[in-house]
Amino acid sequence: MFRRPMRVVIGATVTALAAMMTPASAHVTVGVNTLAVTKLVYRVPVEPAPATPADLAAHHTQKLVVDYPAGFKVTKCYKTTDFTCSFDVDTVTFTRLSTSTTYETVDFFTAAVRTPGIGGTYRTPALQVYSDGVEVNWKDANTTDPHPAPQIRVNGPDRAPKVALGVFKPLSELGAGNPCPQEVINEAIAMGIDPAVHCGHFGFEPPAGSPPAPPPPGNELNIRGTAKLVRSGHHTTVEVRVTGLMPGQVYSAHLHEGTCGNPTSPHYKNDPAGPDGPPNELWPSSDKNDPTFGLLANSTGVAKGFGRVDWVARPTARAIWIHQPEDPAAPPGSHVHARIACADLV
Ligand SMILES: [Cu+2]
Repeated sequence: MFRRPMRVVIGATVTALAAMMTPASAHVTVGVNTLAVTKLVYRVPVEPAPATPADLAAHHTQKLVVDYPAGFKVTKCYKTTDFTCSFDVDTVTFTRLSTSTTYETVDFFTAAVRTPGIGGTYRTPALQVYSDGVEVNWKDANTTDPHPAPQIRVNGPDRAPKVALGVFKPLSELGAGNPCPQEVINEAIAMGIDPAVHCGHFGFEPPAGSPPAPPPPGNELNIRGTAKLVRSGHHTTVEVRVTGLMPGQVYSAHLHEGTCGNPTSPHYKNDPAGPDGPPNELWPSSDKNDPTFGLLANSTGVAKGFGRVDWVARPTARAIWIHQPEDPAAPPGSHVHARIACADLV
């Protein structure tokens, strides 16, 4: 069904606007419903304000890249006279046309997104690139910071998409440079691992005050592929195709609670008090007669898996995680069965 998008202005990337309004109203867009298609308008100023047309010609907005957190799905971007645009599921890029000869002190960029099915206030960091190469990263957490990220508040009952798609990413891309969640720091402490190292494995920023994490080990598998979850009538199916695995190995994979941004999330359980494993959990499997078999990588490192259960997954089931094969030789207490890749279902 086509839903007419609402149009909301994100006063987001604008310190100038903040001077005229309270910071909260300048940077937070309120009242968008869960799983609603919404038009977001970004008002992007040139700073410092140019004094002359020549100043503006030398220092104007060349590009804007907006990133959306897990759960959002970009559905469209809108070209303007001066800018073309492109998008994928969680990123929109506006790029100035090389043929354009007019300059604006404020540009407006519009994208349509489908909001997540779970309410909350979401940050959507934006990178502004000027024509002279200056870059401004609008990604700060607080609206009082120098470069606050645009924020969108999503309200309403939790809702689940009927068909949710995802792409697998390797571990080091999942954190995307965001602050390391406290759960991950706690997990590191519980395992006796340096939190900076553990956060770094997932691509999170190191915890405040800790030294920068060492570069991740160079042996990470470049795991990619697609996932699809379908809720229909009285059941749920998952289907995955994964590339970049070690040929001949069997990996476990599960539907998990939460997003890939939470690498401590539990398996999704239909009956939260019920037993572990299928049929109370949903695991994609390469053996259709054995839902617990796991994903078998073929000689080129590709695995296909399928799973089906007779219940409908609640909206909180939002990620499929792939784990390292169990290593029987691993010393006790070591990081066995570690997570190695994940797909957010949106
Ligand atoms: Cu799992």
